[in-house]
Amino acid sequence: MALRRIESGIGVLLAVGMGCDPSPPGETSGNTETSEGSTTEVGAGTVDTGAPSSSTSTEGEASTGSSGSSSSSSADSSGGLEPPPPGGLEPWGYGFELLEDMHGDRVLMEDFDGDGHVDVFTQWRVAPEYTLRTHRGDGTGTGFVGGLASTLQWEPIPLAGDFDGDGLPDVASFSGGDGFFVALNDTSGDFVDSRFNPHPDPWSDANVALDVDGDLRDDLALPQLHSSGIDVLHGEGDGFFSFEANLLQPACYISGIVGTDLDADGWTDLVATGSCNGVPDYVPLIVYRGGPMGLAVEQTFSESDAAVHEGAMVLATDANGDGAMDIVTPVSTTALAVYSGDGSGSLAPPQIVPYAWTYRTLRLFELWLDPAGPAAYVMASDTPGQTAVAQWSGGALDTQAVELGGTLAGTADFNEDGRSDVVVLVPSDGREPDAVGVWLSIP
Ligand SMILES: [Ca+2]
Ligand SMILES: [Ca+2]
Ligand SMILES: [Ca+2]
Ligand SMILES: [Ca+2]
Repeated sequence: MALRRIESGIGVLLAVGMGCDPSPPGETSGNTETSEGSTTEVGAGTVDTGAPSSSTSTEGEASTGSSGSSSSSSADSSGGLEPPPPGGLEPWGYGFELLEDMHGDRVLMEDFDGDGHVDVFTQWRVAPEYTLRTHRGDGTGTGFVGGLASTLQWEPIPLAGDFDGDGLPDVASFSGGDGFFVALNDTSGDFVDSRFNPHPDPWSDANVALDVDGDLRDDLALPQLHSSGIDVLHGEGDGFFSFEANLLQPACYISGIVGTDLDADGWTDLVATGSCNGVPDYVPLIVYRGGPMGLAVEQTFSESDAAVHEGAMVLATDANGDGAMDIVTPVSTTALAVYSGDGSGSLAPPQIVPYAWTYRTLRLFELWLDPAGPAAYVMASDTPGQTAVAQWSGGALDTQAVELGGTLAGTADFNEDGRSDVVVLVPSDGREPDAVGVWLSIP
């Protein structure tokens, strides 16, 4: 039986024989960094948050940063890397900074030490283990102080969540294998040991951290193989997890998933794209509503509403500015499907919004170019260099290709001006981990 998998920011996919055409439309390929990209739960975990700071242009006068390692500087001062190409996000009022002493294969942007400023968690492989390090931000966008670099048993795809309920993000890591690791934040933002949980996580990037049972500690939802639903694991609070439930999956398998509170009742809901590789009569979008009794299927959409774009991220965002959370996900290769929510917990049939950019969009992040909104999006395929900015314009999306000088890793507001900053991984020579660069909004 054929097994095929696509990783993308958030969604991963797979198809296994059983009546489904094993090949998804589009190519495969493995993607990159940031895990789950979407908003999610309560505690931590998301890729996008916002925040960081000042600096501006491409060359920097270095930082204010404090002690330790830190700060930005120009590209050519850090070791043989090419400077980013001109252009990029400059037309939108951004400058580029390469963050010195910050390297990794994947990154997560969260406030790991609880000081109110967004930090950057990096990991890179030092076989057979990984080195994890948190770089603490100071709110300027250029000043980061590197914390303890711990070498731990780990897996390639990280996901943030508050697994012990102390209000600080912890991290789990997945590989698509038979188990995953969890490292608890030591409360200063560092990670000093990891715990192994033996449970299959076949889709890695499609996993979500959310508090299913209301004990204020994040649990995990792990989509399983064909016809096997989504396993919900209860977080014990100590980095270990136990099986809690299996959610019905009215499709062959899950393509992408996001946790968000659609009806603002305090219980995180799950929205998943389900696929059967284009086989008709399967359900492309499923809403699982959270509540005191756990998660249960609330709503499903039919194949005729919109085709699942396998491996694409599912984004929870207020796309139409009415204050209620909507769901946005790429469909086909040239459109986004917008499922509008009205705050009641269910979604309207999708509005298909075509755009001119023709690459296979898999990764999609909110991009607050203007804090007054509406949010734009920065999106990318799996192929380096295929990145675009999409802005709403009278109910349509205006897309513009941008060269960011690296692989899109996510967004966060490092300099705390209300405008998203955009993180990229800048390829090194292949022997070293990638460098981390940021397109910073110029206040
Ligand atoms: Ca912080
Ligand atoms: Ca925690
Ligand atoms: Ca919980
Ligand atoms: Ca900013």
